[in-house]
Amino acid sequence: MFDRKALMEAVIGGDDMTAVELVNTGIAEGVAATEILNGSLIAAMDVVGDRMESGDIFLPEVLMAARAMSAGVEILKPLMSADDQESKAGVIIGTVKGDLHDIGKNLVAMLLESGGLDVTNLGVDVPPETFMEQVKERNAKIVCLSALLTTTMPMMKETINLITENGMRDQVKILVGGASVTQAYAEEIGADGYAPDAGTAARLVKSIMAG
Ligand code: B1M
Repeated sequence: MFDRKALMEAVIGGDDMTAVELVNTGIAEGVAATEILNGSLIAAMDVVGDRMESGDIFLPEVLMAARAMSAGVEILKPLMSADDQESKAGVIIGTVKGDLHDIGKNLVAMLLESGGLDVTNLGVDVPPETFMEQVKERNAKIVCLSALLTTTMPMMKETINLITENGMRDQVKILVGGASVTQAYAEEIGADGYAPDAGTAARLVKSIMAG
């Protein structure tokens, strides 16, 4: 039987083989992909974060947990494909310069892709210049910026500033997200929107595309 806690423990302990096995068990038993994702995988990374903060675990353990989480997400990906595939439009997403966190950003990208959007995932440590060049080159309608560190959040503002300075601010909506980012911060730096999680980000993008 699918054991939510055992899956959390597998991710926390960096045991990717067990994580894969348990995710497969959940799927076989008909547990919803979003339930496995939110109830076990993301929940486990929250515990990992708390333990990292309190000094109970260190980077190697965190990396192993991240790897186990990603292995689980890979299995869930095809199951989370959304039904409607009609709206193809350009979205650019990336983690800002100086920041190497990509699990959450990739989840957002995955949900957008599965919703039928044309998504360009620029990866991590993306300088403002690259975002700006990609907006121009791909004629993008939406840019999603991710930052997990308080020290890299200002890069979001720099990216917005550069796009503005290059006269392209009116052609794109810029959305921000990531563990440390807030609605208030989004407003402070002049972003068009903030999403606390991947589901909200996907809904926000869709409503912009529709509007
Ligand atoms: Co990092 N790390 N880390 N880390 N790490 C945090 C973020 C931290 C909160 C841990 C802690 O201390 N409690 C802390 C930041 C503190 C702060 O600044 N306030 C921290 C630190 C300090 C660091 C280092 C500096 C540690 C060091 O070297 N001393 C270092 C920095 C490296 C760098 O980036 N330059 C570092 C490194 C790493 C690893 C490489 C080991 C690894 C990343 C692996 C990877 O991503 N491939 C890692 C991890 C895994 C974490 C934690 C534990 C988990 C992050 C995660 O993947 N969460 C994290 C603690 C935590 O957040 N609980 C932590 C799961 C993921 C699904 O959630 O990314 O929040 P999240 O994404 C969500 C939403 O935020 C939102 O949707 C997602 C899905 O719902 N979202 C968006 C994300 N991006 C969005 C974009 C959008 C919209 C929504 O656009 C519109």
